[in-house]
Amino acid sequence: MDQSDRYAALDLDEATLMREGRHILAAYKMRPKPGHAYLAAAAHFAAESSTGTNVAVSTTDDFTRGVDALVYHIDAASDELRIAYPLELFDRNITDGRMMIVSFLTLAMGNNQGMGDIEHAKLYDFWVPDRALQLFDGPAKDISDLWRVLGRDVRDGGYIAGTIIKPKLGLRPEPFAKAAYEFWLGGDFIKNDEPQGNQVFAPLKRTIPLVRDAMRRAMDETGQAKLFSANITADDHYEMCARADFILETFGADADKVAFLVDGFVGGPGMVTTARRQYPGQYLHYHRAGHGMVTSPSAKRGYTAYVLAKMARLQGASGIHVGTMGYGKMEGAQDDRAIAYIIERDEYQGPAYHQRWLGMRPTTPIISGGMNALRLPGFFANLGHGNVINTAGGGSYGHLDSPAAGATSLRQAYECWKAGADPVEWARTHREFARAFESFPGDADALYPGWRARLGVAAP
Ligand code: CAP
Ligand code: MG
Repeated sequence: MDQSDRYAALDLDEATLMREGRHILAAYKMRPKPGHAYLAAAAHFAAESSTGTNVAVSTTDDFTRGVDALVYHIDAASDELRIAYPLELFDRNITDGRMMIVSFLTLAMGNNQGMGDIEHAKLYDFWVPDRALQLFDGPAKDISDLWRVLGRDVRDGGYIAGTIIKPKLGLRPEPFAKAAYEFWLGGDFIKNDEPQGNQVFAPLKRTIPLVRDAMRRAMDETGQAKLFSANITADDHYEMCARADFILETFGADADKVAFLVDGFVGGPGMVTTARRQYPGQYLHYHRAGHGMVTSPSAKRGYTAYVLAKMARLQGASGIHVGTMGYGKMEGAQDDRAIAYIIERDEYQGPAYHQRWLGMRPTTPIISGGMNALRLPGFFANLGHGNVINTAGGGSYGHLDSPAAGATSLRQAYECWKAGADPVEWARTHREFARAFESFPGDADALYPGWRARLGVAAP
């Protein structure tokens, strides 16, 4: 059934829709199944994403039609589909009237992902009007809170050198805490790896006290504050809160040095918002493991990493992994800078929409995945700044000398970029950075040909 007479209004002007601010706008790359006209498929897509189904129903009245999602732009040649979703469609909390990401997903990314007349559809940008921005939590804490704890300038506190306790799994409490201590002798920030929690070989209630002791000893030894991002991910709300409460109680006077890590993509909006609302005093670290199933450029359905990051800021993530923009081990490209810019700036022109954030706290770009000191100078040059959290697991625990040397090499890489120095020249006067060349020779050869001769390092 062609519903385009009801669910399409191609005369609607996008600038007017944005000025009026009564809709969330969504931009998709959508392709209908062969044999289906583009506009008719788009209209059915909008129907299923709002007030309709595949046939007309007798219970529809004028009010219903008044809150239809409307197709306002199509370009079949480029698979371009844009839909305006009236704000009235979205579910609101009965507790405080606020909006919720799960409702946005259920409509904008719900049934329309599996329709018989749609080959595929991927949400690549969306726009939130001022009124909706006012109704999302946004971050309670941001990077300025971490810089404050670290004793830095809270406006431009710079690079936070971090790691992930590696191996990903398999360390019992004592070696886990030892690995943490050894990194903190040189670095700022440690996170649990995304699957680390309460495995039987590393009970959380045994591991966390040892980590807190390691933090105290490292702070005493270095005279510097240290940060730990503790994974509280769990299916059960009460389990998550039990973990969080235990961690805060254990860290006690140093609880301000604890962030809470949530595996937000696999855990879902409920888990993220529970953490955000139950623990507003803690930096909320959103790990996105699993996101590649929908965000990968090879995925024709779902939504992009840019959309994921934008939703995370609305939900209140203090920081989210944004990838390594082609400089690390995960999928990515240099123009993934946009994923960082949309969450850290107060306004940004995205792939489809110009988004203002009305002063909503920024979400920190967290840079992780195959990174080490050698890869960082190019990364910073591409991004244009270093006000990020970088977690390098292999890049720290794979350093030939020690995890602390690995941490120091990361910081030296940042200093090298800030100084605008040639990394190989910089290595002459920065030992830990120089030893990163020998620690990761494959990267060194690829990034800095001739480094051995310039640094006087013999081939193995
Ligand atoms: C990185 C990491 C991160 C991924 C996440 C890992 O370890 O801990 O979870 O990078 O990817 O488990 O692989 P390494 P993203 O530093 O040793 O690579 O940040 O793209 O979500
Ligand atoms: Mg990991």
